[in-house]
Amino acid sequence: PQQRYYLAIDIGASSGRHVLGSVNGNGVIELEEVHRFDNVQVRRRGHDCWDIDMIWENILVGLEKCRKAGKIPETIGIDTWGVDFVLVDAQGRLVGDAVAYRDARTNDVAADVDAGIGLERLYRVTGIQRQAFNTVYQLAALSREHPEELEAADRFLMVPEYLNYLLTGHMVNEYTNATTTNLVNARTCTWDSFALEAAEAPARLFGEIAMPGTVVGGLAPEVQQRVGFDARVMLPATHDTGSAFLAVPARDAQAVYLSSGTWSLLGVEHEGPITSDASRYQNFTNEGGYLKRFRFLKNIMGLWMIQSIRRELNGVSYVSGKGAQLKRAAKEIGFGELADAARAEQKLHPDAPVPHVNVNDDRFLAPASMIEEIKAACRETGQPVPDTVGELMRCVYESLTGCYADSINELSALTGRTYTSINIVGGGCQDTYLNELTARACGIPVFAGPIEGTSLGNLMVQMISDGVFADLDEAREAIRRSFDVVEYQPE
Ligand code: LFR
Repeated sequence: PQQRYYLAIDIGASSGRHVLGSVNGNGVIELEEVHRFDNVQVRRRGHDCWDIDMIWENILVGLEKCRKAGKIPETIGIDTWGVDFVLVDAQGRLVGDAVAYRDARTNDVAADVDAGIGLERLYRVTGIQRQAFNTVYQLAALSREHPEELEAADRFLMVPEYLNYLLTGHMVNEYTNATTTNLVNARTCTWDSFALEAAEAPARLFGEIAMPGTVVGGLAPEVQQRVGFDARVMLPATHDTGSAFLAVPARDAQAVYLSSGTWSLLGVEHEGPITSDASRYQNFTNEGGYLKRFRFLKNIMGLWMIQSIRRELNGVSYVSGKGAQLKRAAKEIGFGELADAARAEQKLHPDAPVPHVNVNDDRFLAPASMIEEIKAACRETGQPVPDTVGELMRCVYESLTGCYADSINELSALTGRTYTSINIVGGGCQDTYLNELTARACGIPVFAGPIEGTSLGNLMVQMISDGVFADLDEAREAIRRSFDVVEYQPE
């Protein structure tokens, strides 16, 4: 029989990729990356924004590459980072910009909204971790800066939903990403009127919420003309973290999941939301997942700090045209060299005190200079200030893995369970130094892989829906036999 292909379009804050997935005659999942592009933000009207036109063009280029390879997918699923959205008018045109979550527009608004509504109640209703960039605050910021845009708008669409609309002509809101807005009631799984009031957003903008596995539609005629084929567009878990957790090949129920990319998302799958005061104090979130399972997890600043240091050393910025033009390094520094520098520093000065910073401090969200921000944090807390790249990297690695360890302890206390291993998926699991330190800091074994967690989780929903796998258990079993997982022991 002919090979059947499925296409995951997985777009992260720093890059996007088209990954074709299929299952071979031995029941092994095969992946092929057909297209990859950098996701660089742009400055518009005083804000950091996503370049939606560039992303859309790359989506089409990737689809053309599928046709050229003669691998036409049965279905296509898009996932992206969470919380960000666009507004669309009744003619389907964009109203305003796709402002990016690290933009400063929510800086002052968030605390103001909290004071007005009572943060405790919002958490009890939605179960979502408080982060200044949550959609609830972004909408409130928009309603203060550009109320006319909310007025002119007909629909609220999150980034993957808008891309689905461009592909198919159909507007559909999707559950897993909707929960990241902080506007969805964790028990009814629909938009919550109290939360919408906090967002200062008209309820008429929000459509019915569809579950992963729903077909959005076929490709629009103009899209078919350009890419040369038709296929059904399906909703995976359109929130990347929702997709990533689906692909975790955990051995048992005592494993902690860690999706490692720009962010480190550390947590577990849970049957229902935990919205206690204790959970709110520790800032754990309850994001909606496939089959209405919850991800009880913590957002940890993650590789963003390392990515930012690398960009800075190489003289580039994550927003084109923002900030001072830095001097480009003669030879580009890679992630491997940064990890090596930390390792070498550890070897050279095994007993030197290593400064620790609170990686989840908002000061590291979008600093003008990550390197200077880390040094300042060390200085302000009376610790040795890292000077060399090795010292700086060692500080970041130890701070990050220390935060993983603390978060696992909090997770145990909040869920009343003991965790005996960590499964890491995503691009970050290629960092062997980080894996070693994680195992040591947490005192439990680390299982690293698969690297393509998010794309795979996206594909799993498509494949289950098309009958390739009977259910999630069967899909995860296939992942286990198809991908290498590397084990790291604490010592
Ligand atoms: C990871 C992620 C996180 C979300 C953050 C911002 O890529 O989706 O889950 O909190 O990006 O959207």
